[in-house]
Amino acid sequence: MNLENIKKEYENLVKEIQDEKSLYDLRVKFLGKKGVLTEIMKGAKDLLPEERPVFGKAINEIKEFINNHLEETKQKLIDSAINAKLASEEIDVTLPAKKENLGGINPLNKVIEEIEELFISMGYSVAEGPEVETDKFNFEMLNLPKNHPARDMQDSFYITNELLMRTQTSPVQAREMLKAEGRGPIKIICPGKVYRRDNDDATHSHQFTQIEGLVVDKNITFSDLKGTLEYLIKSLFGENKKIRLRPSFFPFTEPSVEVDISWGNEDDEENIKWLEILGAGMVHPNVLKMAGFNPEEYSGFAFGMGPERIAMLKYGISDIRSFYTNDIRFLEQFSSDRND
Ligand code: 2NL
Repeated sequence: MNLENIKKEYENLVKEIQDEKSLYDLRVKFLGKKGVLTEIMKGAKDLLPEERPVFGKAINEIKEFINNHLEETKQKLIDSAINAKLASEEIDVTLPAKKENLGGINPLNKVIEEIEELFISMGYSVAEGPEVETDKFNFEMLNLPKNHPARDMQDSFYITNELLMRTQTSPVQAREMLKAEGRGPIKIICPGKVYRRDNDDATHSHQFTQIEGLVVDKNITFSDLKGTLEYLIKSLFGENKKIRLRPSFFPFTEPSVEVDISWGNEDDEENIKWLEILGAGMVHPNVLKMAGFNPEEYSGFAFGMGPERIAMLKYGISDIRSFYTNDIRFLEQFSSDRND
């Protein structure tokens, strides 16, 4: 076989190689100890001495060619094996992610937490108390003696003659005042569930939440109350909001006010609308006295609001029952994790 044919044969065979093992066998066939080229080299001894270097050189060239080509081919096989593996394991990172159903915070709790944070930042503490209350703490301590028209049996859930579901969170404040044993300052807010006998509809619920606030100290004035409420409402609804105080009546405060928030276009003074948003006043001297504070020495302000009403105004919710029924389609609208 002449050298040209050897090269051609190698080239034909190498074309068919698909894996490293067959490539190795091919190397043995051509370059091995008993390989084609070794055999041919043996024929050099039959040549004339002057022909031998030319023959040797030609064989070395072909050996080198085959050797280099085998190396290149091996590298190509390795590369294409890696590429095939990568292609089979390819991940399309641009595919949309699988949507997980994440919970959101109920907008009512969101508003309660926002109000809590606001008052905590002003140095208030959050106080809590029992939902089943005694007549004494729910009414009497708040200047609502027996037979007072505001404590109509028809309006409350009574458990016994003396026990009822609290109708407001004020009893928590009465308890906190007693604990303070006549010494101020007291700066608390009391969020929690309250109960009234009512037929549920879009604006009424037999169970709802209330946040009341109480400050008792020396020299607390009505302007402290007004400044606090203004700050609260601007923080919740925006700096452009105005508040309006109207004289009102609560048995536990004197004077008492109802507080309205401006609604609509605040720049159009003529046509501003007002919505009632909370009630407040200076703590009634009787309430201070019953809770162990000397009304000559101490004064205080208090306020009460319904977080449901605030959340309804803030988020444009029209039915109070939405807060309690936990319909996922409602709750999802307030989930901060929404990305659609
Ligand atoms: C409302 C507004 C209010 C209070 C609650 C209160 C509590 C104590 C003493 C005095 Cl311990 N006041 N709370 C004051 C004013 C208003 O709630 O619309 N309530 C029916």
